[in-house]
Amino acid sequence: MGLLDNKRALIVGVASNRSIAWGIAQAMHREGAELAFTYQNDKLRERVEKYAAEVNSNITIPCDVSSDTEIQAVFEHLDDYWDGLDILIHSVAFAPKEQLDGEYLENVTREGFLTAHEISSYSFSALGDSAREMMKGRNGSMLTLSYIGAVRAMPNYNVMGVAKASLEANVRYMASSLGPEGIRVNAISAGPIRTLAASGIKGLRDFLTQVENVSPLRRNVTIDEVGNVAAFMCSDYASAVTGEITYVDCGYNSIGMA
Ligand code: NAD
Ligand code: 0WE
Repeated sequence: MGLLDNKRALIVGVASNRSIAWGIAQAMHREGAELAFTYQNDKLRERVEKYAAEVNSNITIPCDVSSDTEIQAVFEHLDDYWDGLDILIHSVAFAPKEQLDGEYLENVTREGFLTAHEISSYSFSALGDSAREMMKGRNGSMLTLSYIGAVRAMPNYNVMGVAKASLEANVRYMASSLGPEGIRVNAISAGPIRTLAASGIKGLRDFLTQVENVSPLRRNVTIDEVGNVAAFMCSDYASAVTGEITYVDCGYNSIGMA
């Protein structure tokens, strides 16, 4: 008996075995869900096919979230395999690299701002709207990944923090739109983790060390721990939870001074 028996989940955002989306996929597979994956581009195709196979999935669909037609095509494709969808995982963010360094106002540009918001926030609304039809009448659940930079100014996170604030507001508005259809929408705000998206970041080590030094649990989180909370949030045990941002950060967000 798994938490997610008989549920079908679409997972957007696997790029490596360190991806948060991969931790979520493994937890959901363990809890009995059937999985499908998207991949951003051809470079990632074979890798994602391999990861999918590891969790008994042979559904892998291309999707660059900057394309409306690709987003639409995902659900047309999925419809060929499945008669419905229970879970949507959105684990995608991007800002041009030069935006994630230095002082915010000095570095932010119109284009960097727009890209960050388009890929990291709007894409959740777009995917959510497209997923809506297949989730009809099934008590569906949508989940995205945020970071504390949404609500506190963090060095170098810059315009990504502004985009995550938009994403968190998106969670509340999407929850309000989809609630009458029985669909829940939530976010996990995860502590820093060394993933592909975090690997190029100058000073990531300082973020990790800070959490290790001052968080109540005095350590960092793992993708498996994020995966476990994701499995719960998308399970029927969380049936009254929607519009919520849940921190999975070893308590870091709760302290004032260590
Ligand atoms: P990751 O690099 O493994 O995942 C990021 C994913 O975004 C990749 O799969 C990439 O293909 C995808 N992506 C980027 N642009 C895309 C586009 N145009 N179309 C489709 N896909 C696109 O890194 P991750 O750390 O697992 O990031 C996943 C999510 O978790 C992000 O939203 C990130 O902001 C969030 N998050 C990360 C951390 C951290 O410290 N790693 C902490 C909190 C939240
Ligand atoms: O959300 C993120 C990172 C998202 C991200 C990462 C990249 C790297 C490659 C978005 N866009 C890009 N663009 C690229 O070109 N995190 C929560 C991880 C992260 O990123 C930081 C952090 C932390 C933590 C950036 C600066 C400071 C801390």
